[in-house]
Amino acid sequence: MCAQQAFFFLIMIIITCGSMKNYIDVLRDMVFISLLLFTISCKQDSSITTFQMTTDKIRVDGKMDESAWQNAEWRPIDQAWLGAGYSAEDFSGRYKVLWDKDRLYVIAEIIDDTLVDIHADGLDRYWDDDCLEVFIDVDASGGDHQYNYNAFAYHIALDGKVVDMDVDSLPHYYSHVTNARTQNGNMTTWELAIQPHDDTFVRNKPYDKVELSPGRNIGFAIAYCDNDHSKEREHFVGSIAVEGEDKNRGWIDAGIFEKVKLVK
Ligand SMILES: [Ca+2]
Ligand SMILES: [Ca+2]
Ligand SMILES: [Ca+2]
Ligand SMILES: [Ca+2]
Repeated sequence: MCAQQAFFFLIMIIITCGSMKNYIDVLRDMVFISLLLFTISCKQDSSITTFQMTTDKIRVDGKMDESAWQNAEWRPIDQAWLGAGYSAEDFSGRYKVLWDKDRLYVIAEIIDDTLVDIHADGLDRYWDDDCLEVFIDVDASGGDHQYNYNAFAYHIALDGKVVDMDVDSLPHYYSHVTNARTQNGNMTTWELAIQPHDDTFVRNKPYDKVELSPGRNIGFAIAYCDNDHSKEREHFVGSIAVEGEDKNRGWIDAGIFEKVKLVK
């Protein structure tokens, strides 16, 4: 779309210039405008986030022993979606993502001064316990996903249970995410393997699995619900900036996810 717009813009300029100037001037303008548009286009392309494919087998054990993790880029979890300011000891987070044709793999390093699991029932106010939340829209369609399978917001609890809302408007456990975590002082390392699912998925029905390949765009975000001592979570910190007053929209609106390209 960007290239089409640029081409149209260029033609309009040439037509306008051509009616006013001689041929050499028009040619000069064409070269200048082409270079300008090329520069803008390159800047836009280089700003697209990419996730690298892994040829290493990833063992989901909460340890970054696999060499593929060493080469993957850290990305910050630093956008406050809910809650006032917090210190680096209260919460800090960063993550890496890899993929192969069957799975998306996530490592998240979370520093949290107090780990709490207040609600024994994993389907009861799970967002008010410490949990990692991963948002995936496997075809980058955007749009509403609150009570459908257009996209998923997997809440991964300290005990490894994975929950999202379903078409019945109720939370359910999902088997799409294998996960493990290790603890080193205040730092938790989470490792996840996520089976991609698109909107053809229906719970308890046969399902054709989605295969990932280079060039696919997905919608992605990750966040952490931090509670330490309160009735409700104290902070909700995500990986992407959300425009507007209400920043807690990831569990409803896949349009706020970051568009990411899978690359080899
Ligand atoms: Ca591992
Ligand atoms: Ca905390
Ligand atoms: Ca979708
Ligand atoms: Ca906490």
